[in-house]
Amino acid sequence: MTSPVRFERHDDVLVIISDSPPVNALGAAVRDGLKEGVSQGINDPAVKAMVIRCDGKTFFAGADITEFGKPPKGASLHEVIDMMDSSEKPIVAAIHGTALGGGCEVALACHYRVAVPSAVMGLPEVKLGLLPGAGGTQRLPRIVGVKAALEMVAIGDPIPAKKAAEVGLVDRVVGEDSLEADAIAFAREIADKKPIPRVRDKTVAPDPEAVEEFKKKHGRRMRGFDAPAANIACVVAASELPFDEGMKFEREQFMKLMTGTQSAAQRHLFFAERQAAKIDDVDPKTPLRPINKVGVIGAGTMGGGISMNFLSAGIPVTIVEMQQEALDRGTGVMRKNYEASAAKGRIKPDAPEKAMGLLTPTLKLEDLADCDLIIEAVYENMDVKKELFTKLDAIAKPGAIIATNTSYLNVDEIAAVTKRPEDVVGMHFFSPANVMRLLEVVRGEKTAKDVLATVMALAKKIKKVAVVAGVCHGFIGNRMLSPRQIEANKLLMEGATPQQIDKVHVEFGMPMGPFQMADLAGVDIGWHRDPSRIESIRDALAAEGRWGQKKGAGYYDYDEKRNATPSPRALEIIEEFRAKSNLPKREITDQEIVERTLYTMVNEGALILEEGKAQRASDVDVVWIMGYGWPVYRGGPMFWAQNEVGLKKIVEGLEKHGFKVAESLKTAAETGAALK
Ligand code: TC6
Repeated sequence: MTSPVRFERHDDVLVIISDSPPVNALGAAVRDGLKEGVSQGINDPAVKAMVIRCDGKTFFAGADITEFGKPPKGASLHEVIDMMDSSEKPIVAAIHGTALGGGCEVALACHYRVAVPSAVMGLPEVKLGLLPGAGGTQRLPRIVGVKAALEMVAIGDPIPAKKAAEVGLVDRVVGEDSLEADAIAFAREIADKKPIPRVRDKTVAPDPEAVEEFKKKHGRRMRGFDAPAANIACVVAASELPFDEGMKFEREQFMKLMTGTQSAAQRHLFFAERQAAKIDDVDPKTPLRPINKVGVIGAGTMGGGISMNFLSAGIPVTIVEMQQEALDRGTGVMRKNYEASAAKGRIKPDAPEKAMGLLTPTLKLEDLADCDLIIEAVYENMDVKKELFTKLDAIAKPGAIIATNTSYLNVDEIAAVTKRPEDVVGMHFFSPANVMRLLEVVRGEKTAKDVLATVMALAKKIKKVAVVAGVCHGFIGNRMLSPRQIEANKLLMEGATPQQIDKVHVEFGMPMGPFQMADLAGVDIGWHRDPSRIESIRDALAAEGRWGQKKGAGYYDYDEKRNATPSPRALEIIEEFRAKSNLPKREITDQEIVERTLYTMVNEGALILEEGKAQRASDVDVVWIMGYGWPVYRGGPMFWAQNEVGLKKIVEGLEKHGFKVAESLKTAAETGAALK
């Protein structure tokens, strides 16, 4: 096999070039090639300096994640990096694209770094439940100091070339289109400079204050994750230990993370996210329909949020409401949201004006006639949607995609009122739609393949992670929410408290439990609004005006800052309702809550897969992580069930409580096969 790494001599400079698409990941062949190149440079008396660069869209984007967990092959990254570091001839990293993870560590082991202005550098291993285990945690602080290093390794966001130059990570920012020539010229400039600067020879002062401040600032975000603490400990070690001892410490920490379940879960998510974009029976080369203008119907929270996604991506939006007042209110909220983001520095100061300038508010549905995609976000009612789609069928131009944002309703039934069901699709956004990354793309029976392909591509453009779901009540996410909610309510009736059930979920790693979620969404949602008709605990709470956070009272009591405390009155209401049912009250264990609220979700997920309503188990995981806050470090419900709990235990738990277990789950538990 030919090596992906080639060497080119430019007089006294040897240029070592990796060409390993798509992202020049540092797999075995690349590492072997690098080792060969550096060793040639070292041994060839005519070579005075070396440049390492990559072809294609990026400098090395990291270690090859597909190799993790497999037996090692070829030269190790450590071996290559050590060889580079100790070379008596200077090596220059010439960076474009994304120098990430192991790629950034290769650059750190070079003696100099030059980068084009559009390049970024970073150590995102923490996002994969790991740490930069090829010396990154020891070298980076020695260049940028403890404080900046903590942000880069324990949060993992990359920094642009200009910032990298400011903190000393990049020695020179070079021409965007002249990287190789500029890097060679730079190499000649420094070829005879002695001593060769090696990061390992530097020291960095401890900064306990910065460490404490960092932990305080990011504590909430890091809750439950193992990797951030290990990254922090390594940075501290870099400031306290000699380089070689620090490297030993880094190695130990790395191995712990690498063999743990959290990193396996986070790596699973990395590939699951990318896999979700692929539709099994749709050719990735399918020609897409052009989407240059989007129409959104409804300027409420949902419609406004949906519109913002397109505006932010530079796509003009026409937004329709029925009343001027609602239209003004809706567009006002959008503007305010943009301004708040600008004030926090999250977007450029002129971004709100730019985005709002692309918006056309109107009261006329007919104004959607020139839109390439129309998304309705109106009241969740089949008759309302059918009436609207009948009108849209008459208004929309031929070839326009017509989408519904329904979260439960039958997309086929909605499509059937039009003469073009092939152009109809579900686009289920999650609230707040401008923030949440998940998009469930609901594939109707007749949805055309190019419509699906177009919507999936558009999702990427507006920075969403799209997952294809089939038509069923609640699609993937909400359908799985349903058994959890049913069981949580039953558990209340049997003697558990909202606090106990929520605590189990929060300790598991969810942002909130079922009753905290009900209070946030509104206890009155879906309520029949008849205070004399009390058929559930929820009815009883709603009848007393306990509609959740917005009323300061729901399953919990809230202060003006919306801090929750257990509510004696809510508990009384629950008790009264329970007493009427004659159900015996009993002690409920936390384990029973897990089995009945979480194992049942896994069961529902298996049914969804059996029915072909999701393409693959990993898609179910993506939905629950991106849309509902399932903890990333548990890899999603299906990953958790298979890799952390074990399917046998899941099946036993379900059977113990009398649930009907999905056949596919039983078979997979018996045979040890993976859920597909
Ligand atoms: C590390 O370095 C640890 C070091 C310790 C050493 C001891 N490996 O994201 P895209 C694939 S950990 C293998 O769609 P983009 C990806 O699966 C690593 N494969 O493209 C996809 O394949 P598909 C630290 C990889 O332009 C294809 O490349 N590095 C890797 O939107 C295209 O990817 C990171 O965490 C990899 N490292 O974004 C960086 N990376 O086409 C991870 C990508 O078959 N990568 N692939 O589906 C990224 O963040 C992004 O891929 C990107 C490019 C920004 C580099």
